[in-house]
Amino acid sequence: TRKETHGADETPPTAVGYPLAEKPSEIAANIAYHAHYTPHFSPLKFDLEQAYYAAAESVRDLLIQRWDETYVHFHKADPKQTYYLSMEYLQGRALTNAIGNLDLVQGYADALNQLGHKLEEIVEQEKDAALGNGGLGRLASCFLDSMATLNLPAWGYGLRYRYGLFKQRISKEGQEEVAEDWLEKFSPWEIVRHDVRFPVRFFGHVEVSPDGFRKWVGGEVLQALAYDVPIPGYKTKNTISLRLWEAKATADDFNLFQFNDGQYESAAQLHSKAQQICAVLYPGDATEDGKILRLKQQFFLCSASLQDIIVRFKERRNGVGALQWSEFPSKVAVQLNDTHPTLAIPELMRLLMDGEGLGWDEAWDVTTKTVAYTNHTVLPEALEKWPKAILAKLLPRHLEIIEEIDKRFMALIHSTRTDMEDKLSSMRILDNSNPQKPVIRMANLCVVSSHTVNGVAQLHSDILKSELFADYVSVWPTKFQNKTNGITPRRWLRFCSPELSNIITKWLKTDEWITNLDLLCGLRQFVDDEGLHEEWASAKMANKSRLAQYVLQVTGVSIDPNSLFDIQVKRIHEYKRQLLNILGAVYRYKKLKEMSIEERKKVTPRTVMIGGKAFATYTNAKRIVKLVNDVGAVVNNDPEVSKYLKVVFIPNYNVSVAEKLIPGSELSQQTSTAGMEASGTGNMKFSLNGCLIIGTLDGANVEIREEIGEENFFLFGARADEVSRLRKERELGQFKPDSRFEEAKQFIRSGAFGSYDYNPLLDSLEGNSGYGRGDYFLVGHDFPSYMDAQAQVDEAYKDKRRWLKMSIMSTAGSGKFSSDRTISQYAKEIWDIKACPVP
Ligand code: 4GP
Repeated sequence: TRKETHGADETPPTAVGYPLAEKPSEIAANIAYHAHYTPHFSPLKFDLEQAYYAAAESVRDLLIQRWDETYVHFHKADPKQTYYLSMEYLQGRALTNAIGNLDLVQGYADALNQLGHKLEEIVEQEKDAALGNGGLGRLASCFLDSMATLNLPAWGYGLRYRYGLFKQRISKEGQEEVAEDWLEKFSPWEIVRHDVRFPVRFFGHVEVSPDGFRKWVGGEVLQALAYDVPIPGYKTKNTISLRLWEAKATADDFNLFQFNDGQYESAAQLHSKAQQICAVLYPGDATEDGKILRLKQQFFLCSASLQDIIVRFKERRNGVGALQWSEFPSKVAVQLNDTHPTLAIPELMRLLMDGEGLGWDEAWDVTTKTVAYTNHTVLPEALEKWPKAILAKLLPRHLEIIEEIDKRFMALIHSTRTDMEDKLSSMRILDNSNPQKPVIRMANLCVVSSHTVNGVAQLHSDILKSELFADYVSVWPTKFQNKTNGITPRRWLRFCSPELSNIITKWLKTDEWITNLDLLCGLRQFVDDEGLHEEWASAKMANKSRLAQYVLQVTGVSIDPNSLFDIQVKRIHEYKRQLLNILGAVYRYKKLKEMSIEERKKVTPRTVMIGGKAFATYTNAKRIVKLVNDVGAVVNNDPEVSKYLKVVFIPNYNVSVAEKLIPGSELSQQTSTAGMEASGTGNMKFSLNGCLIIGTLDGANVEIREEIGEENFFLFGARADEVSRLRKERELGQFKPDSRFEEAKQFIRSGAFGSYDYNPLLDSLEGNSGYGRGDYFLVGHDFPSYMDAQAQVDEAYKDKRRWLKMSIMSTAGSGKFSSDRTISQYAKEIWDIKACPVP
């Protein structure tokens, strides 16, 4: 265990040259200081890279100072605090965001100028911290920004992966994955806390003492070491922490004797095991070893975080009378970001019972009042199930606890809800349907043990209540809530599109929209104003030109900023239906080829951009990436049509690429099969930036359309409540494909885009006979309405005035989708925490 740093009466002595650098000359001096005295490279150089690190370290000084003040303040005020447990954080770059939140952008631009550098070039030196996969991880990062900005006593816990999400390279074969080494040099944004270190055990066995006391012993014990990434709020002193754990072995674990005997590997066995834990995000889990490693990662996060939380609870209670564990839930809220940190439940039970001596009922009461769970997907393959046999080996005491929770849950149903007994086999935590291979259902464990369960958009939360968790709703009707996702308006508008932000501030006569996004609706009164139209169009054009430059730089394809910029960026997944997009583009290309020169001139020129990473083992997703690239290679080099259509695959999509794409977008494709995208948050980013959406009634699209008005949304496709009927009809062979759909597929099959065999991909869109796999995602069903909606887009774009109005209405209607709103609702309706601003 450790001592709380900077406890009330342990404030460190005032530092000489206390880093209050906020004027350009002081900032420049501080940057110069770091260039000289925290050198990371050979001296006598101050190139772009060194300037970036020195600038970042000077910002870090300011963050550390604020972080310390926040910490001391929370310690004294002792409010209830939220801990957000997540296996993923997609932080992206930190520099622009930090100086933006500190209101020092101009100061840094001037200071760097004085030192012979340009801020725009310096920020490009930073590598993205990509400790996440997609929506769930980026949501966690937006939430941290809002928690800090709202002065909430809250912080995040995660893992410090050595390699984050892979870097995507595009070659002739399609996507290639390369390890992304964000720590290759070092990250200036983290602060190692050598005094914050906890033991975490794996394997071993349970020992029972004569008085029945159970204790987990033996096995291997690693150390969790804390790294804090300070998270500044916007224009507030409050700076919270993203605490990332790294796994370590100690010197005692190093067998010097064996090493000197030449047994190098076995001498450092535990060190190499420690390295594996934080090596990569989501290591493959097809093998048993892979499964064990994943579970080790999850448990490592949960155990270290809970030990840390308990130490803090005890220390803050110190001197306030006897320790009352029943007070724990009034001081601590733990939010589980999906099921990945589910092991926090049995671990908290274990720490309370075996460590603190509480009885089952008392420990259960504390745990269930502390923990809440957010579900982010209804896709069956994403609902985690772990073999009981692996848990028995890796976490024997936790398996006992899980089995006890399961037993007590069954007893509850038997004694209070005999009408539900026939549902028990699917509601139970333990799935015994294959007695040879019983598994633990993590989502069920979360639902049974959490005080609150939430979905991430209204439609998704409704589906959770009516389908996935319907049986539990009848047992606990008030446990289920909705918290529609949100995005931070700082990163996703203020900082990524300063041009548009300035216009908004000018017309609203205030910049308060940055922390009160609902104020954007004030733009509606100017929606017909020519003056606003002109400024809006010129900001959009500036962003499009910048984007065109970027596209040229990373793909070599030159795109015309006067064409319609149509973008789809997100993870590549069949349910998100990038395939629908590319089939539409193929059809468009074919028609353009068939047109006369005169006819072509009437066509709305388009640039279709698609980007995203496919999971390394997801074959069809990788085929889609390849198809987009192959189509682009043909279309972009066809002199007859390339004036009217370009198809570009944007490589290595990540947060910083998103910050370049979204401000320059005009049409965003949100095309998931209805009912399958829990929320989506990209849709919110695009809409906030005045980009129109062509989309289905899925996830948060539904609410976006409500907010911005249906006349400003290009809707297509089946509704969620039609999907299962349509699938059945498809199975029964009652589906009549649209001729355009057949034509597009046939064109690809004919080899128009090269010799790669796309038949297996296209066969997935056919009926159940032959090679067909039934078009589960209903691409065929939705294709005609998609094409019709695209025709409406083309028409609308021809009318510049109408398009501008729709664009302004999109931004004006996006106020609801601020993560400040989402987090305020979590704070009030789930966590019961209040703002605790540093004076
Ligand atoms: C994602 C959902 O797919 C997306 O709809 C949602 O917006 C996002 O979570 C945040 O709630 N899920 C994941 C995942 O990223 O790994 O399950």
